[in-house]
Amino acid sequence: MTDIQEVAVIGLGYIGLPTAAILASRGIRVHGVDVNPRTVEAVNKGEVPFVEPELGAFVSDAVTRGLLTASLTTPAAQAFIVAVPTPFNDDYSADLSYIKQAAEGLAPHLTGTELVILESTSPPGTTERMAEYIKAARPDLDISRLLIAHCPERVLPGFVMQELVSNDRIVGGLSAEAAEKAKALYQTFCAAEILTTDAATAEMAKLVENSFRDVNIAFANELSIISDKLGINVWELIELANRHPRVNILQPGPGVGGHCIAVDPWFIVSAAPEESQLIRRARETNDAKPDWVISKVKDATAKQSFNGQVSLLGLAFKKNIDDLRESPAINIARKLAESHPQIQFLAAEPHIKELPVSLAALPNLKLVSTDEALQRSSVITVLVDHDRFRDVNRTELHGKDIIDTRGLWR
Ligand code: SAJ
Repeated sequence: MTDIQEVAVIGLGYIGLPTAAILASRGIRVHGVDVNPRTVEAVNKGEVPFVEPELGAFVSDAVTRGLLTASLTTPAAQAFIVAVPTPFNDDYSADLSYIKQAAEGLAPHLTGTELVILESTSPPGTTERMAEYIKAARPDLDISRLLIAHCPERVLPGFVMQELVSNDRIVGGLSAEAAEKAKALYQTFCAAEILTTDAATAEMAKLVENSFRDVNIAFANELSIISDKLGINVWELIELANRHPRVNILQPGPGVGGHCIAVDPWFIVSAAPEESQLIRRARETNDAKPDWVISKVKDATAKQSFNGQVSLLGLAFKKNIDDLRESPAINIARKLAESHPQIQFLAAEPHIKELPVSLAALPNLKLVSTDEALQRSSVITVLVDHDRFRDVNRTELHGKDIIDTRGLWR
């Protein structure tokens, strides 16, 4: 049982806002903090500024009940949860400036015994570093009594509200007492097991989970290139190999997108560059996949049958979502349109209404309906396996050149 009744959640993004809303649903008074005035305004109106199933109902209910409010500045609270971005710098080291800013924002309110939890995905040693930021901001305070812990999020975008409840969690404390106190807070909404450890192990566990996935996707992506060279259908190959009881190969694609799997392995590489050979190589393999797809499209447009129009099906970073962050499909669309001004590219993305800024200014790239893209183009490139594309009538594809990076129409 937790004795915490008031929590400040710093960063109201894809993780912070769901965490704030679910805590409020358990009767805890939550104050959300964000640097973006539009986010603060939306949350105070009970609205969610991005797409995440079920979250809207949680936020509007919490705001209506007076349990969730938001502002630009951090208030006093018994517990603070920091859920801000940790992007990487040009040299792939982590940019901790948002964490520093959050620590400096909460430090003035500390009386000495609060719980401070870092949720942001971070390189080993960051929780310790956050404690140092707090200490530097409050030299008058004895921070040895503060309870500081790391509790990395593990939820899958699109299933956040379910996975917050059903996923096991790891809590790493700078002290055992901090881990226990954080565990009790998360137990108010997490129905699964909460495992405690030290902060550095918890930080590393999160990075390792996403790196495991990255390395395995790289294996699948390499297989797809080898299979293409050998004239083998990689989807059938993987399906057959996976019938072995101890084999479970993931799916190839146009590259790895999103803001987690394509980022987190670099934090390990950056912490131990000499030792992280395989993890680095996997990152490079996945990052090189978009260029391979581009070369396939180029080959198809060099054929006599090419009618001057190429369709690009999907821009999101994975299926059935509207999230375009770090999407390999966006990268492919931009590079193709920039390097082939004479070709008309027709992008179909049923989850968005207008092209993102990075693509909007390209004169030879247009956002069209799926039907229009299929009808007009003689080269069809599948970049995302949205259900909408899976359902197309196969007769519409007759006689077209198809580059199916997701095995949608295998
Ligand atoms: N992908 C493939 N082939 C596959 C699986 C995925 O090409 O077989 C691609 C996807 O298309 C996408 C990228 O990888 O571009 C990442 O997608 P994902 O669904 O694997 O993962 P994310 O980035 O949405 O969420 C991950 C999850 N981590 C793990 O599964 C280990 C999630 O649980 C984490 O909470 C999240 O990262 C995070 O925030 O770190």
